[in-house]
Amino acid sequence: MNNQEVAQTFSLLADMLDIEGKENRFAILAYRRAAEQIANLDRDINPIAQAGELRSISGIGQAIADKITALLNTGSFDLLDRMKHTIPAGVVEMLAVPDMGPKRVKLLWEQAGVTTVDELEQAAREGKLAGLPGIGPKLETKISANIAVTKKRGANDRTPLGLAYPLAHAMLKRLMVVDGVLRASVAGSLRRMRETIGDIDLLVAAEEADPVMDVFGALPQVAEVIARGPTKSSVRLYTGQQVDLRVIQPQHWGAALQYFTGSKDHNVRLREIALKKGYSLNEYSLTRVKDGKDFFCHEEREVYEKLGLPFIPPELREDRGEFERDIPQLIELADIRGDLQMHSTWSDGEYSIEAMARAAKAKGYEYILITDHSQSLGVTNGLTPERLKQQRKEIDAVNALGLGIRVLQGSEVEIKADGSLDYPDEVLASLDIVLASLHTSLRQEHDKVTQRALSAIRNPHVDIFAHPTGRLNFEAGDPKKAREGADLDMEAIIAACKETGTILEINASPERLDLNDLNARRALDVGCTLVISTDAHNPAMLNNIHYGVAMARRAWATVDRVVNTWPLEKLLDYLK
Ligand code: DGT
Ligand code: CA
Ligand code: CA
Ligand code: ZN
Repeated sequence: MNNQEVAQTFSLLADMLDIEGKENRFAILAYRRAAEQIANLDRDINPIAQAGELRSISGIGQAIADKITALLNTGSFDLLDRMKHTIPAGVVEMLAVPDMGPKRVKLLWEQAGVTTVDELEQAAREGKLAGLPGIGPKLETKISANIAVTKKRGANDRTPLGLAYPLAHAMLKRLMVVDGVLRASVAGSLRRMRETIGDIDLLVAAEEADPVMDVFGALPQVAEVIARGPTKSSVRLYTGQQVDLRVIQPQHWGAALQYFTGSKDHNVRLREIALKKGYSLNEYSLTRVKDGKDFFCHEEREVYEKLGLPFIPPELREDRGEFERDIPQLIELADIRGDLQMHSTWSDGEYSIEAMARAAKAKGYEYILITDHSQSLGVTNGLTPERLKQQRKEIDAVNALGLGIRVLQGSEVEIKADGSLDYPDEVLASLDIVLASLHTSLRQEHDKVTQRALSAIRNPHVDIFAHPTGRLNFEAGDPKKAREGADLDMEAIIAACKETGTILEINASPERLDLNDLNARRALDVGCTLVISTDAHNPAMLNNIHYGVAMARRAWATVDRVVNTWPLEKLLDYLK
């Protein structure tokens, strides 16, 4: 069994237990965490199990380690067998349809005898669902539509950036230290930091390709070598992705990195420009057409220089105006001064406020905003107004420690289904900065969910509209599971943010990347301000900030428009 199969087994187990509804939710969460760890593991789990070292994987305790061992040795374990006998496979597959949570799936199975997605589709079409507890004709119609969307999504096998990025960089690190390797970089859509990645492209400069190809094919992440040639090899990883490696001669580096970074559309335009200037451009060099003289580019920027162009950062290479417009000084990681969304143990975060503050200080930040969830989000242990007051005391105490970082009190306030906020105005007024966001009833119809968001944006206490669409690119525990965002009228949202001065968040959590690059660019074009926040639930997650900076760069963002690049005083002034 490979890693993906083991991960999927534990994800399936958690789903089955959820539907059964008897197991305690922390136990189920533990199975999901284990699935997530295994799915993202960059080594084969089999030798780890054989060496008896499963518990070295974070999130895997003795009980789960025993189950994994049994699974690898015998293909199953007791609890899994029991659950498979209890719940038909098709019932579990219904969970992938939006609006079908474990309780509803159980109800449809037990009370309407629906055991597969196809049967669900048929029952919805024939009007057999409406009338069951909690299901009306509207929901029935929506379920039909959801099934169509789910089926379409199955055909899309691009990998979210947040899953591909760490894999690519881990592999690159190993290739960089191979004898004879002079340069190494990611290329393709990953270097451009697109939100999804078709395949991972790596580029290495070395006089001799063979030793590099040997190491590449034997990397621990590699499940299978698909093709091996003198300059290009392709492999498939345990995590499912294809990786292409090109090994090129050192003198070709600049031209090759430019070529293999793409995008294709950008390169087509660049070659046209080259031809007009009397050069042909390929992955080796620029060649002067009139006399065939080759110009090798040691650095990538020389390709652009030679053609009389400014350097175009990889994030902008999509033929979306980079040849027509001036290239601005894009925001950089080093410009970030603070993080304005994170959670602590007061709600669903894993670390104390002090621990988060120390971690942020270690990153060189000047300020952070603690944004624990509001009261109605019960599953996250959201704060009542009373607990908010107690939390303020703790924040004051942390500030009194003199850590050299200012801790502000905020909240990620739930926008309830009717558009009202989860705290009364006087509670909102007591907070330093207020985030509003959608987590529940995301499947409301277009007008309703848009109005709901607009009423929050128009509340004068709301400073930031956080992870606006609420989409999930993948889910903890199951990289294949995603959730579409709310059906918002983004143009209306952006216009209202501009009008009210509400800041739009680029949520840097790789599960979200929300706003994405296109929406963020639209917001900037209209004149909105942005914030880039990690939504960290532990200190390590603060490091996700670079994904948000990448989205902002792809949106052509400059520091004057991103509030958490500003000194705190300027930020607080702006919010007044
Ligand atoms: P992806 O993998 O679908 O996320 O997108 P890319 O951009 O990584 O595309 P990929 O992997 O097919 O190729 C990597 C880069 O190599 C691409 O961005 C530009 C360059 N490239 C590859 N094949 C061609 C080609 O046939 N024509 C041109 N102009 N460039 C190519
Ligand atoms: Ca690619
Ligand atoms: Ca490729
Ligand atoms: Zn959130």
